[in-house]
Amino acid sequence: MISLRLIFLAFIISFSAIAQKDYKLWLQYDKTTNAALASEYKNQLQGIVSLGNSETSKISLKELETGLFNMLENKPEVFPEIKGENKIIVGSKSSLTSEIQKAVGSDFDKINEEGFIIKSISLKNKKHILITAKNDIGVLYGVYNFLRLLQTNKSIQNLNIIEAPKTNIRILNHWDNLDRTVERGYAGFSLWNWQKLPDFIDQRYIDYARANASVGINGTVLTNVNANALILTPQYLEKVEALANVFRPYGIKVYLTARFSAPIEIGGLKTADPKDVDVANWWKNKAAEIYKRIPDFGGFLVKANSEGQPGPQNYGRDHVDGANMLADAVAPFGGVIMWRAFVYSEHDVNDRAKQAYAEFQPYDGKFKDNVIVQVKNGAIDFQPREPFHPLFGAMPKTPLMMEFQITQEYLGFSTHLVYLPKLYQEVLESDTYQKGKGSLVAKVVDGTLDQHKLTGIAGVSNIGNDLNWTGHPFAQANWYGFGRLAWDPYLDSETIADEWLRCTFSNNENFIKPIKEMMMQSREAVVNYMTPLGLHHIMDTGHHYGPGPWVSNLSRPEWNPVYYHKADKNGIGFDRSKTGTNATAQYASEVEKIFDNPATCPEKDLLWFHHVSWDYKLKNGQTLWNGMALKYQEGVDQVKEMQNIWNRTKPYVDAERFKEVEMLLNIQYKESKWWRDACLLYFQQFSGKELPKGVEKPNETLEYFKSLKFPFAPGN
Ligand code: GCV
Repeated sequence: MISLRLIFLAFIISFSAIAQKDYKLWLQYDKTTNAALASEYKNQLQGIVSLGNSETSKISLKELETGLFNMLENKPEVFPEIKGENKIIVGSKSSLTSEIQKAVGSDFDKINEEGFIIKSISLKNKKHILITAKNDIGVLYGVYNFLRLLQTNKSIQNLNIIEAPKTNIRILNHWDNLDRTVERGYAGFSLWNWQKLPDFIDQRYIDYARANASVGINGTVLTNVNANALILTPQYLEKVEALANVFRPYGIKVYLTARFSAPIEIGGLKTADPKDVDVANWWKNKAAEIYKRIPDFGGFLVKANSEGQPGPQNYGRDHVDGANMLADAVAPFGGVIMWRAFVYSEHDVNDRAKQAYAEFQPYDGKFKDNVIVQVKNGAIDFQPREPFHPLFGAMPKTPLMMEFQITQEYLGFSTHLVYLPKLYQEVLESDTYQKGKGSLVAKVVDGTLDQHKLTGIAGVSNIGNDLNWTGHPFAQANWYGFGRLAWDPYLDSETIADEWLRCTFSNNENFIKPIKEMMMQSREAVVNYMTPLGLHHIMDTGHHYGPGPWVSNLSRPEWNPVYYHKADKNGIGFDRSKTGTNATAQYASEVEKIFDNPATCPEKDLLWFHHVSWDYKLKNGQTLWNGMALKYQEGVDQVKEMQNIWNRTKPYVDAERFKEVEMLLNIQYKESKWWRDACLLYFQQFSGKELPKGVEKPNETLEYFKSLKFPFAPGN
């Protein structure tokens, strides 16, 4: 009996250890093992002086205590005032004595309302470290930044860090439905337990807010863009209010998606026409009702007249009419409208890649000041690789916010290890040439190119109620990296990977170096085994799981993979050059020139812009067919190499996470071969050519791959 109980106890303890490691994300606060650094930290951190009293200040203090206690293994003393030396002083500007303010000098002029200063200062000849900001939330960001220095084994001597976020809205978009399913979610169900809210506050909500604040995320859209109007009823607003109360001290504002037809569905009106006075008043009253509950409510995110969602066009109005009507409703309360530009129509015979630009570009300068247009990173839909969306270089008079997808709808769900900040960086550093060379997408997004005050970056969340939040331990890096890039779109993805690995796993160079390389090549690997050389949208239907280049029977032409690859006996690729749909003309002339000519078009985008023959000569001398087949093989080989690298790190990783990643890499390897074989067998029907040397022969037939069905694939 006793031994059974012991076994049970041991099981519970080891289970919670697994859960804890994964669950703690990048906030592991592992013990500092470098002896010299540990002694430096202990010397300089002989107590905390916390000057604030707000909820946010209390969080800052608790975080410092937790972090220092875990990393230095002794509980830091908290002092009510500054005595002695080597204290860490935390407090916002208004809480600082004039002597401390003097020590900060003019640094406050260099930060905005959310920025922070971390500085080694001297008070009465005694050394201290100060973390300060204009507001308490800045102090909290500073605390996380400071703790990260320790987590990543940086020296804390002579600190002088002055940082401020470069964008205002750094926001997660949850595609969470009210029944707790998550559209394109692969990490379990929605975190939001609507049934138990508002009375039951799950600890997860707090931990979610903490994780977001630690990387500077300051907004969350709780609900799916394919919206349900019920969220705007009092029954649900009460629950939203409860979440907003949890998130507020962490600097996170709550936003909701607005179903355009809500005035009809829950308001009893006959129309949702944005020019109708009753409709406009309905939204004004609704906004007032929300702000009464949630004074810092962020505003609405809207998907209108896109993929069947209602919108102003249902009433013969346009996007400007719709967005501006909602903007008027939230303007008195300081709210914003994030209006999505993800539109395309089966009634438009134009190339789908051209439609959002064609529809939105003429509206440049016509939106109200509190409207920001949310544009996906590429013109089709979050593919493993897309050239940057042409709208980024074409709407100088309109604030544009970036929409990245963190959840891996088209990149192997949460079973494939793909480090997405590499993709985000590629987009952000693309040059639009809007105002000549150097007009980077990052500058459009942070508002510096066209002097916009309203700026933002959105990421479609990959978070669910899985124990490890994101399904794959390495998908946590995509959440983390998204937050870091939203804060500073100029950060290098490799630096972010380095940081994340140290905070999440280990500071051991034997681990960091190979695993960082593995992460950095993981994005190119997925492109290679799914959609090399500019191929896109060749996944299977509906659930988007696995390859489906043969699909041609869907009701809307632009939902069919054959629409995108256009493989025939002459070659493959979508001609978007002058000889084709002329989508290249939507870019600035400098960019257009490069993309328009197959000889200058980067080979990574070749088949996005050109239909080329199977014998087309690639830069490496291979024919297109051989080169493409070898790319597919390269992707598979890269995954094999990822497995090898991971296996060598066993001594440096806890057994549970090691095993998890090992199993997931096995699946990824299997699926990379599935992609390679299915795509090559399919395209071979058109090329009529043998697989080149070096490409493994498929073990299954094309018919077999076509027969695979996944009726319960997640996220659909
Ligand atoms: C939320 C793609 C996805 C849809 C998603 C849509 C969008 O089409 O497959 O699930 O809908 O993008 O971004 O609105």
